[in-house]
This record gives sequence, C-alpha cells and structure tokens, in this order.
Amino acid sequence: MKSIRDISVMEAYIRMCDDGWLQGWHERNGGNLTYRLTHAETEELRPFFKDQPQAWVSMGVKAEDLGGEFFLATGSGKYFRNVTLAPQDNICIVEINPAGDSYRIVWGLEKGGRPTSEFPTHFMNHAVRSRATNGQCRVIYHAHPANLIAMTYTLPLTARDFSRALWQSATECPVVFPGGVGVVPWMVPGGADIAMATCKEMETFDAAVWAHHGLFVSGPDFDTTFGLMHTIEKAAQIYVLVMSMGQGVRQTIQDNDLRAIAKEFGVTLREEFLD
Ligand code: 2HA
Ligand code: ZN
Repeated sequence: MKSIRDISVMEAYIRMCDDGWLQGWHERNGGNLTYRLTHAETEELRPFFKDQPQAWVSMGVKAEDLGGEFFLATGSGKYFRNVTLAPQDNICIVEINPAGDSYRIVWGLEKGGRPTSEFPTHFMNHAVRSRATNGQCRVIYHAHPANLIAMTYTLPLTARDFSRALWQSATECPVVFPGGVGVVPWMVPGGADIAMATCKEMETFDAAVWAHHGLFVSGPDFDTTFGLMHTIEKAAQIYVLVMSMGQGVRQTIQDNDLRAIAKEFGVTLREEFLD
C-alpha cells in the first residue's frame, strides 16, 4: 500500500523539517513550519485522513479568506528532530472551518497533541502574505537561528538597522531579500498579540525578526522559504564573525554598491533604507 510519504508534498515538507534540524535551528521543540496545501494536494492526501476528524478548536484569531483551507503543521511540543522518524506522531494536517476562526485535525498527531503553539501567528501570516502575493505564498517557517538572535542584543531593533546590516554582510543578500526584514520587539510568544504584531511587519516584509527569539520567513515553496531563512542566518553569522574579530568594520558594501547590485539583478531595493 502507498504510504503518505509517497505523496511528494509530504516528502518535501518532511525534508524541510530535517534540513532545519541539521542546520541547528531547532533545539528541543524549537521552531515550527506550516504549509497551505493546494486543492490538488489536499485531494491526494485525503485518502489518508482520519475516519472521524477531531473536534473544531477555536484559534483566537480570524481570517475569512482562509476558510476551508488545509494546512500541514508541526505539532506543539514536538521536535523537528523526530519528524522524519515518525511524521504521523509529530506533524498534522488541519482543516480550517468556513468562518476562518477554528481548525480541526484531519491527519497525524496520532499519539495526541495540537498544532504548533505559534499556529495563530502562522495562520494570520498566511492570510497577510497570501493577500500580499496574490495567493502565491504557501509556506510560513519559524526557527531559532543563533547568529540572528545574537544580533538582536546589539543592534537597534528597527527594520532599517537589521536590513542594512544583513544586506552589507554578503553581496547576494540584497538580491535574495531586496525588501529587507521587519523586526518585532520582544513579546510573549504563542498568542494573538505577537501574531498581530508579526502580521503588521509581514504586510511589508517577507521575513520578520523576533527579538531575542528567532525569525519568521514566508515564501511560495519550500526551497525559496528555506533558502531565505538560510541566507539571512548566514548573513547574520558573517556579521557576528566580523564583530567578534574586535577591530570594527574597516570597509563594507556601500549604499551605491547595493544600488548597483539591485540594478544588475533587476530587483527593487527598499530605497528608504539607503542613505
Ligand atoms: O517551541 O519556537 O516560538 C516552539 C517555538 C515557539
Ligand atoms: Zn520560537
């Protein structure tokens, strides 16, 4: 019999969880990943759904546009490290009710559990990013990459400061995230307040730093979204290495250099972040 892992979207989702674990971004139960399934993918997965879906659970947030959608989600308290070993116990598929304010589990978390504690943030970010991209955005990914978190202790917590520091840390950065990154100040994770604060950033940016916590990124597919997390964290690592060398910055990529990169690669840099 066919296994659910034979469905390509499931295999790609599991691979991304494992890739994040291998990067060291998911200590213990840290981080979470959600994917908005296409209609065709939902139909491919439907034969594996539970005979009886679980009860509807209210989310505390609401997005009518996402009523009736299905999402793949990591489980609350589950470890990325274990996803590839036993996906059926560590991830789930949830269905959203027509009103867009509740979910129910239709597959997975066989030993019990709920979707990620950050599901309200993921869900609202899906609504905002989907709107901002004409429905292209399907992936929201949260991780705890150490170098980026370290930067939130030394840089002013503004989108301008973080975007500039990251763009200047590696030449390809302005090409990969020409819009820059948003910054959410430190807040209690897991609830509606941080979800709304993150959404506000995600209306403008496709990535949002959570001070002293981690990073949220969004994208149309697994490769692009993982690549965005990877590129931002690599830039942060270079920033931290440079600062750790103890000599300050002797030379860097200048604002007109950033403009030249954007022109050559045909991307639009957020000009208000340049001098
Ligand atoms: O533990 O990362 O932000 C999951 C998280 C919460
Ligand atoms: Zn987290």
